[in-house]
Amino acid sequence: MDKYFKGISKINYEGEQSNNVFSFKYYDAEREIAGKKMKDHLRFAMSYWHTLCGEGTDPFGNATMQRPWNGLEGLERSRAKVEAGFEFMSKLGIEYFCFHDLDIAPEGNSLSEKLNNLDIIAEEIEKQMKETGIKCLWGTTNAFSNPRFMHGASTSPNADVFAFAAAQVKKALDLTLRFGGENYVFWGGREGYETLLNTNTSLELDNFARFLKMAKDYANKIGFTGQFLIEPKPKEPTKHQYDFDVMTVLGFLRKYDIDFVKLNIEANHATLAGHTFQHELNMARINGVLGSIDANQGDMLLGWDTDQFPTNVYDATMCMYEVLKQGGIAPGGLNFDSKVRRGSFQTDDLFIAYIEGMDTFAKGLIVAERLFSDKALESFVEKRYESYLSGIGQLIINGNVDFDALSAYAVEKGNATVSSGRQEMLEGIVNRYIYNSK
Ligand code: XLS
Ligand code: NI
Ligand code: NI
Repeated sequence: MDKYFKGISKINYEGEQSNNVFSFKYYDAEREIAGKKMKDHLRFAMSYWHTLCGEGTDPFGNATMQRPWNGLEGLERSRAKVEAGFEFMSKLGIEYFCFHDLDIAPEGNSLSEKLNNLDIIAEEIEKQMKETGIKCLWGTTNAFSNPRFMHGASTSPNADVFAFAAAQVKKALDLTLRFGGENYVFWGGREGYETLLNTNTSLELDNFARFLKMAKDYANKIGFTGQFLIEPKPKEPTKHQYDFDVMTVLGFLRKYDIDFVKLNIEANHATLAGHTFQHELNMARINGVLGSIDANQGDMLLGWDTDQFPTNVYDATMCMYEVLKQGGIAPGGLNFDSKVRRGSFQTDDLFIAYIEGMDTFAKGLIVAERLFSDKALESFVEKRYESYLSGIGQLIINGNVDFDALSAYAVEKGNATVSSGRQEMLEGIVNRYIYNSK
C-alpha cells in the first residue's frame, strides 16, 4: 500500500557505508546472530499512540505535526490511522504493534458508544493484520486521560471509577485476545497519589491488587493466555507512583502473592527513578520477571518522560546484553514507546526516527552478542567472585558456618586482601567492542 506515506518505499538494509537516510545501516532483519534472526532477537513493535496519535503538543504549545489523516474526524480518522499504521509498519518491516484502546477508536459520548467504536475499528485492524501478517505484541487501556480518572483508576477513592476501569480493562483484554496479542500491559497511569493529607494508601494498594487478580480471573475466563506485565514508573503524572521501579513492584507483588505478572521495563522510566536502564533490566532478570521492553531514552538534563527515540548505542548494548543473558525477550519484545521531537514535525521524520532506533538496537545486539560469546566481561566477573567457590566462601554459600565460625576465621586470618574492580579497564573493553564489532 502506498497511500499515506507516498514517496517512501520499503526501507532496506544497505550497510553502514550507505548515505541513504531511508535505509538501515545495521538492522538486517534476516541476518543470523547466535542461531537466531536479528528480527527474532529484537521483536520490534510500533507504539500506536506516539506514532499515529502524537501531534507535537506540549504544556506550552499546540500541535506542530500535519499528518495525512488530520483533516478527518471520528471513525473516519480512526480508519485512516489503521491503514496508515499498517502501511508504516510494512514499509519499515516492523512485525508487531502495541496499542491502548483509546488510540484506536474515539471515546464517543458514553461507555457503550466507546465499546461499539472499538468493535468497528477492531474489524479493520484484523483485516490489515491478515493482509500484512503483522501481529500484536501487547494491548492496554488508557485509564488516565479521561477526567474521571483524575484520582486514579483501580486506586481511585471512588468505587464507581474502579468499576469503569474494570470495564475498560475487560474490553482491552477482549481486543488483545481478538488480535492474538502476546502480552497485556498495566502501566500505572494515575495509580499513585499527590498528598497523604487525603489518601488512604493502604486501601488503594489493596484495591490495586484486587484489580489485578480480577483481571487475571477474567483472562482465564476468556482464554487469554498472554503474559501480564506491569510497567514501573516513579512519577509523572502523579508525584508518587505506586509502581516506582522494579524492586518496588516486586515488593508489591510478593506482599499480595501475585505470581502471574512480569515487568515491562522502559528506559526513560528507569532514568526518572534514578537508575540506569541496565539496572532495571538486571533487577528484573535476576528475579525472573523481565518480560518486555519499552525502548526509548530520556534527556539527562530534563526531569520528565521525554520518550525520545533511542540513539544511545552504549545503553542499547547493555540492554541487549541483559536480554541475551536471559536467553531472549519473547513473548515480549522491543516496543518503541518513543516520539519524534516537537520540532521534527515532518511526516518523514517518523520514518527516520524509527530507522535510527532500529539501527541503534541492531548495533547494540551485534556488540552485546560478541561481548557475551567472548565472555569479555563475564570471565572477569567470575574471577572476581572466585573466593566463594572454595574454602570459607564455599562454607558460606552452603550454609555451613555461623557468626562464631566466621569470627574465629577472621581473627585467625588477620587481614583480607582484595583486588581492583578495574572499572576503567572494563569500560575500555566495552568501548572497543562497540568500535570493532561488525
Ligand atoms: C507512559 C507509559 C505508557 C505505557 C503504556 O509513560 O510509558 O506509554 O507504555 O500505557
Ligand atoms: Ni511505556
Ligand atoms: Ni513512558
